[in-house]
Order: sequence, then structure tokens, then C-alpha cells
Amino acid sequence: MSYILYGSRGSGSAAVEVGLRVCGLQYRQIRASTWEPDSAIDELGRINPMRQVPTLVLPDGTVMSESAAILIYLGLLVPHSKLLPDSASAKAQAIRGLVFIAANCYSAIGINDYPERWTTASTKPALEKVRQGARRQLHRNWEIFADTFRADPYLSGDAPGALDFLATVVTRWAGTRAHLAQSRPGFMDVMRRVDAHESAAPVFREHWDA
Ligand SMILES: N[C@@H](CCC(=O)N[C@@H](CS)C(=O)NCC(=O)O)C(=O)O
Repeated sequence: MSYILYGSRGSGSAAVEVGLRVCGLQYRQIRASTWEPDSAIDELGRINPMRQVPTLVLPDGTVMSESAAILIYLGLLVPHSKLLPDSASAKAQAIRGLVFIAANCYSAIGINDYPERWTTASTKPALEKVRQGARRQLHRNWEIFADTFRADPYLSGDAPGALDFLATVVTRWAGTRAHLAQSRPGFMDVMRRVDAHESAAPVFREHWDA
């Protein structure tokens, strides 16, 4: 029995793919996204009305969406994966960080990518203003993240875990890494360390060629 991961190249499904591999769980992927009309988007829409990836179907047919929830679930399911740290306080911080990214960063990416969903205005300049505002807030929220969640040497401790994997994926969009390279260079060193780690690098290469 295998997991089914709905995803797309360069999308948030990369973080869940790393999580599944670290847990040693078998999965098959189905390419689906709203921006690829030739993908399995209708099939995805039937199980996740948000029509968003990542969406994961568990072997018993349970549908999971929301990248942070999926990664927390995997970390609890396979504790030896170290997706979540062992100690109660470190685990609490990791869960806090995962929800922080979902609530304050991934959400702003959705506004950047689809500004027309967040305003009743329809002119190009008005939409561009929504996008610019979302980016400014996104970059500010990542600075707060970088100042709040310390890495030693990884955000999850000795080895990279769910928090590292979601952060390294979601920082790839909307000019975040270029911004953080200027304002939080130490944090960008952590991101690059995770990018290069053996647990994540093969998946990231498939998604981003780098
Ligand atoms: N809240 C979701 C957001 C997922 C999301 O926005 N995924 C993007 C791809 S990276 C997507 O599928 N967007 C398509 C759309 O919203 O139409 C999560 O944290 O996983």
C-alpha cells in the first residue's frame, strides 16, 4: 500500500516528498496543479476542493492537505525519522514554526501569485499593488521567522527536519531568498545548508535543477 502525492515540479509538494523519503514511506506521484491544465487537476479537485498541492492520500484513503499538517503527521507517524525533534520543547517550537510558515508566509505567496482573488479591483495597476503589498509582508514575516527560530546547526537541531524542509521550499518564491540574502544572511546560510543536505538535495534537484 503506497501513499499518493499530488504535486508539481517546483511546488510545495517538494517538502512533502522529502518528508516521505526521510520516513522511508513508499509513494507514487500524480502531477496536478491549477496552472497545468493538462495535469490531473480535476481528479485533485474531487478530493481537495482547494485544488492545491501538496495533497497526500494515505494508504487507507484518508485525504490530507496543508503542507504543515502533512509534515507534522509524518513526523508523529515515524518518530525515528526525526522530522520532528524528540524533546517536548523543541517539538513545540518546530510545530510553532511550521504553522508560522503556513499562516504567515505560504499564505502570502497565494496573494502574490493570485492577487485577483484578494481584491474586487481588476485593473493591472491595482492588482500589482496587491502583489507588492503581499511581497512586502511576506519578506517582513520571513525576517521575523529568522529572528525567532534559531538554527543549531539546523532549525530542527542536529539534523534537518520538517521545519527546515518547509522553510527551504517556501523561501524559494516571490523574491524571498534575494531579500533575505541582504537582510538576514546568516539565515540564508542555514537555508543553503539544508538545500545541500543528503536528505533533501536529490528531491530539490528534481524540482529546481539546483
Ligand atoms: N495552505 C496550503 C497552500 C498550498 C498552495 O498554495 N499550493 C500552491 C502550489 S505551491 C497551489 O497549489 N496553488 C494553486 C492555486 O491556489 O490555485 C499549504 O500550506 O500547503
